[in-house]
Amino acid sequence: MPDLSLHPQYPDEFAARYRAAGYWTDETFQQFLPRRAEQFPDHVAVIGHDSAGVQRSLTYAELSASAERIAGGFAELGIQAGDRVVLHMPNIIEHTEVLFGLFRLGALPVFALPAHRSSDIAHFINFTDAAAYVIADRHSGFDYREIARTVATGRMVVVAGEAAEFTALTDLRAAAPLAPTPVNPECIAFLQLSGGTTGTPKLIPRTHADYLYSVRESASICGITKDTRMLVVLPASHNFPMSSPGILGVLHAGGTVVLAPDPSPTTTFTLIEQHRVTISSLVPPLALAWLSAAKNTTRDLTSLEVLQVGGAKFTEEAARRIGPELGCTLQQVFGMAEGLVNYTRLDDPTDTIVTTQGRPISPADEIRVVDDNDNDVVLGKKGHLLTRGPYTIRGYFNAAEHNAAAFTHDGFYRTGDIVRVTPDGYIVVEGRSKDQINRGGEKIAPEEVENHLIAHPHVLDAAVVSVPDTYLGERTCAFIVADGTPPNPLVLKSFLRGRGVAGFKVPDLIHIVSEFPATGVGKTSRSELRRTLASTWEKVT
Ligand code: J2J
Repeated sequence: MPDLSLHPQYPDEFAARYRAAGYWTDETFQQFLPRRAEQFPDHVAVIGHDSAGVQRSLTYAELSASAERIAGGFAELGIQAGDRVVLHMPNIIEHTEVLFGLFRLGALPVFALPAHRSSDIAHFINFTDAAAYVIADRHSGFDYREIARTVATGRMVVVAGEAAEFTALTDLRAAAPLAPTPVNPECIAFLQLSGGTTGTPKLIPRTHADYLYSVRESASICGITKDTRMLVVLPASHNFPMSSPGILGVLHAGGTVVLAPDPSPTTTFTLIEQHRVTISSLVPPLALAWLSAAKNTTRDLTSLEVLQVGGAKFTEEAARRIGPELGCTLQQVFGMAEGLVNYTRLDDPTDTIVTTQGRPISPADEIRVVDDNDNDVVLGKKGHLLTRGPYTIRGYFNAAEHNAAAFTHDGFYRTGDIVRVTPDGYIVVEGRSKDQINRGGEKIAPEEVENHLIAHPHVLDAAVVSVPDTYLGERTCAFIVADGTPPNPLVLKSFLRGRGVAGFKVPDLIHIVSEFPATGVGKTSRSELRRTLASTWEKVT
């Protein structure tokens, strides 16, 4: 079993300060739901489709009882507190039940996204030495059990829906409720995924105390109460819909979570009307899709009070349209699974809301904007954003070498974002210095995709770059130097899918070139090469 302390901790002096200020409390995710179930027993906690496509709802008392039984079921399978469990489910009601079942047991969910395929899942299972893999049977035409068959051998596999040769989630529900071993609030509660800049995605260890602080404050900043009805359109396991304020912020306040089984305006607008939804969170391309669909809809969207948009830069032009065209307040959210989250406040002037990405959650969030040599720039000038604070990690899980580059010696996280800060402390995202592509909010590490491309016998070298796109903001383009016969781009794409690469990581465009421009040697030159190729893109199309 990997040593769970294999990541830099908060230094004692900082932990003491965060405790003394009341940011970190004793509450854990193990107690979270039972406590809310005592406060709001008959209030509806979650509404969603189940794996069979039937819409169901659970009160707080029912959700908590279900989580208890599922925790007992996992324990009977031999899963213990501290074990890692890869949770790979779409937005179905079982996602919430399993999440809280694992929390109750004290096991650590590893949050895979529904679009992940066998290549990512194999890495999550092996790197965390996961004891179990929990999936839906099928969703959106994909059979998740196929991944279990290829990469989860030797692990417990639990399936919501038809289990085939695996263990059915319904069997876990038959277990006796569990008397759990209490967990320490300052220990890891789960592993989130980083957008990634390297060959393999990094895992983000978040503690009960740090994450619950961000959840409580987010709920308060976003005006969440027991009357809130939040539509979860983005994948439930992603940090944004999970915690900013997301599912956890709504459940913290006794509100109702409505899970959308797919993000289409047809489905989501129907759910808004049906459940009188008050708030939702989207990435920019989905916000554009809502704006366009709202022009002709017959659905009643008047219950919607707040629309949060984040995950990628939202253009000012589109931001200005949200209020007038959707009849709600826009809230920009600039966050990261590593920690720091910024919000425009609901009562900010319109100009602030449409031209900035918000300000930090906490007065204890330390923000530095620096030049290439880590010197602070003059306020208002562009630079690299560094941050440290009560809910920002001090290091990735089991990644000492990468941590040395991704954090300063005094514990600031190098976000890789280029920003400027306005005189009143709001952050404007101006660009990025990290090797990452942000495809409409979905993050892609070029190096990871290049490694898969190079595995093809007719690919000598590959460089994956971002190219502008009006709808997604950015798309991916792979430049390929062929080894012998140039491979057909369509064949290459299906080669990647065959290797279990997630669909959003498969390059949108593939260009075969005879050679790459010379940019020197070494790792930095790889980033330079990508920049040079990105700038040649307009010439090649
Ligand atoms: C520009 N870039 C943004 C924004 C994130 C809330 C909201 C989003 C995330 C998220 C999250 C951006 N404008 N409004 O975890 O809790 C880019 C930045 C950032 C990276 C983090 C949350 N909002 N970004 O997107 O871990 O580059 O988290 O560093 O997926 O997304 O990505 P991720």
